[in-house]
Amino acid sequence: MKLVIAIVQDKDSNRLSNALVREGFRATKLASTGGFLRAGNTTFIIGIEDERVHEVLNVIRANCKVRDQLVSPVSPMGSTTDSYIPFPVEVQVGGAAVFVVPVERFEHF
Ligand code: 2BA
Repeated sequence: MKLVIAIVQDKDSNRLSNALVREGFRATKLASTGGFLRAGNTTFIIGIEDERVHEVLNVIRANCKVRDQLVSPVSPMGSTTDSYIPFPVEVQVGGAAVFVVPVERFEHF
Protein backbone atom coordinates (compact mmCIF):
# COMPACT_ATOMS: atom_id res chain seq x y z
CA MET A 1 0.00 0.00 0.00
CA LYS A 2 1.08 3.59 -0.65
CA LEU A 3 0.15 6.99 0.70
CA VAL A 4 -0.16 9.61 -2.01
CA ILE A 5 0.30 13.12 -0.62
CA ALA A 6 -0.69 15.73 -3.18
CA ILE A 7 -0.42 19.49 -2.62
CA VAL A 8 -2.70 21.29 -5.04
CA GLN A 9 -3.98 24.82 -5.57
CA ASP A 10 -7.24 25.68 -3.82
CA LYS A 11 -8.77 26.47 -7.22
CA ASP A 12 -8.40 22.81 -8.24
CA SER A 13 -9.36 21.20 -4.97
CA ASN A 14 -13.15 20.81 -5.47
CA ARG A 15 -12.75 19.46 -8.96
CA LEU A 16 -10.11 17.01 -7.78
CA SER A 17 -12.15 15.76 -4.81
CA ASN A 18 -15.19 15.24 -7.05
CA ALA A 19 -13.08 13.29 -9.53
CA LEU A 20 -11.52 11.12 -6.81
CA VAL A 21 -14.94 10.22 -5.38
CA ARG A 22 -16.30 9.55 -8.87
CA GLU A 23 -13.38 7.19 -9.62
CA GLY A 24 -13.81 5.38 -6.29
CA PHE A 25 -10.77 6.66 -4.37
CA ARG A 26 -10.85 7.54 -0.69
CA ALA A 27 -9.15 10.79 0.22
CA THR A 28 -8.73 13.28 3.04
CA LYS A 29 -8.34 17.00 2.37
CA LEU A 30 -6.26 19.19 4.64
CA ALA A 31 -6.10 22.96 4.51
CA SER A 32 -2.43 23.91 4.09
CA THR A 33 -0.23 26.91 3.39
CA GLY A 34 2.66 27.12 0.95
CA GLY A 35 5.97 28.02 2.58
CA PHE A 36 7.05 30.28 -0.28
CA LEU A 37 3.89 32.13 -1.36
CA ARG A 38 2.32 31.86 2.12
CA ALA A 39 -1.00 31.37 0.37
CA GLY A 40 -3.58 28.71 1.08
CA ASN A 41 -3.37 25.44 -0.78
CA THR A 42 -4.93 22.01 -0.25
CA THR A 43 -3.17 18.80 0.70
CA PHE A 44 -4.83 15.51 -0.23
CA ILE A 45 -3.83 12.28 1.48
CA ILE A 46 -4.92 9.18 -0.36
CA GLY A 47 -4.28 5.63 0.83
CA ILE A 48 -4.17 3.27 -2.14
CA GLU A 49 -3.09 -0.21 -3.20
CA ASP A 50 0.24 -0.25 -5.07
CA GLU A 51 -1.31 -1.34 -8.36
CA ARG A 52 -3.74 1.64 -8.41
CA VAL A 53 -1.20 4.40 -7.69
CA HIS A 54 -0.89 5.26 -11.38
CA GLU A 55 -4.69 5.69 -11.64
CA VAL A 56 -4.65 8.19 -8.76
CA LEU A 57 -1.76 10.08 -10.38
CA ASN A 58 -3.70 10.25 -13.65
CA VAL A 59 -6.75 11.72 -11.87
CA ILE A 60 -4.55 14.32 -10.15
CA ARG A 61 -2.77 15.16 -13.41
CA ALA A 62 -6.08 15.59 -15.25
CA ASN A 63 -7.59 17.91 -12.65
CA CYS A 64 -4.76 20.22 -11.56
CA LYS A 65 -3.62 23.11 -13.73
CA VAL A 66 -0.29 24.90 -13.88
CA ARG A 67 -0.79 28.63 -13.27
CA ASP A 68 1.49 31.66 -13.22
CA GLN A 69 1.31 33.74 -10.09
CA LEU A 70 2.85 37.13 -9.27
CA VAL A 71 4.68 37.34 -5.95
CA SER A 72 6.12 40.36 -4.17
CA PRO A 73 9.30 39.32 -2.37
CA VAL A 74 8.86 39.95 1.37
CA SER A 75 12.41 41.22 2.06
CA PRO A 76 15.35 42.65 0.12
CA MET A 77 18.03 40.25 -1.08
CA GLY A 78 20.97 42.41 0.10
CA SER A 79 21.67 44.07 3.43
CA THR A 80 20.55 47.61 2.54
CA THR A 81 16.89 48.54 2.59
CA ASP A 82 17.30 52.15 1.25
CA SER A 83 17.01 51.37 -2.44
CA TYR A 84 14.73 48.34 -2.08
CA ILE A 85 11.83 48.25 -4.52
CA PRO A 86 9.75 45.06 -4.22
CA PHE A 87 9.35 44.16 -7.91
CA PRO A 88 6.80 41.38 -8.26
CA VAL A 89 8.20 38.20 -9.77
CA GLU A 90 6.24 35.54 -11.61
CA VAL A 91 6.37 31.93 -10.41
CA GLN A 92 4.76 28.89 -11.95
CA VAL A 93 2.59 27.01 -9.45
CA GLY A 94 1.33 23.46 -9.74
CA GLY A 95 -0.42 21.49 -11.22
CA ALA A 96 0.45 19.47 -8.09
CA ALA A 97 3.39 18.52 -5.90
CA VAL A 98 2.99 14.81 -5.25
CA PHE A 99 4.80 12.44 -2.88
CA VAL A 100 4.22 8.67 -2.98
CA VAL A 101 5.33 7.02 0.26
CA PRO A 102 5.21 3.38 1.36
CA VAL A 103 2.74 2.45 4.11
CA GLU A 104 4.06 -0.04 6.63
CA ARG A 105 0.66 -0.92 8.02
CA PHE A 106 -2.95 0.24 7.60
CA GLU A 107 -5.77 -0.52 10.02
CA HIS A 108 -9.35 0.60 9.58
CA PHE A 109 -11.62 -0.13 12.55
P1 2BA B 1 4.73 27.40 -2.11
O1 2BA B 1 5.84 27.00 -1.19
O2 2BA B 1 3.92 28.61 -1.72
O3 2BA B 1 5.39 27.61 -3.56
C1 2BA B 1 4.63 28.12 -4.63
C2 2BA B 1 5.47 28.18 -5.88
O4 2BA B 1 6.55 29.08 -5.70
C3 2BA B 1 6.12 26.83 -6.24
O5 2BA B 1 5.20 26.06 -7.01
C4 2BA B 1 7.34 27.26 -7.02
O6 2BA B 1 7.02 27.57 -8.36
C5 2BA B 1 7.71 28.56 -6.35
N1 2BA B 1 8.75 28.37 -5.32
C6 2BA B 1 8.67 27.70 -4.17
N2 2BA B 1 9.80 27.79 -3.45
C7 2BA B 1 10.63 28.55 -4.18
C8 2BA B 1 11.95 29.04 -3.98
N3 2BA B 1 12.66 28.75 -2.89
N4 2BA B 1 12.50 29.83 -4.96
C9 2BA B 1 11.79 30.13 -6.07
N5 2BA B 1 10.53 29.72 -6.32
C10 2BA B 1 9.97 28.95 -5.39
P2 2BA B 1 5.15 24.48 -6.84
O7 2BA B 1 6.54 23.92 -6.93
O8 2BA B 1 4.15 23.96 -7.81
O9 2BA B 1 4.66 24.21 -5.35
C11 2BA B 1 3.31 24.45 -4.95
C12 2BA B 1 3.17 24.19 -3.46
O10 2BA B 1 3.45 22.79 -3.23
C13 2BA B 1 4.18 24.92 -2.58
O11 2BA B 1 3.69 26.20 -2.27
C14 2BA B 1 4.27 24.02 -1.34
O12 2BA B 1 3.14 24.22 -0.50
C15 2BA B 1 4.14 22.64 -1.97
N6 2BA B 1 5.44 22.02 -2.25
C16 2BA B 1 6.12 22.04 -3.42
N7 2BA B 1 7.27 21.35 -3.32
C17 2BA B 1 7.32 20.87 -2.07
C18 2BA B 1 8.27 20.08 -1.35
N8 2BA B 1 9.40 19.64 -1.91
N9 2BA B 1 8.01 19.79 -0.05
C19 2BA B 1 6.86 20.24 0.54
N10 2BA B 1 5.92 20.99 -0.08
C20 2BA B 1 6.16 21.30 -1.37
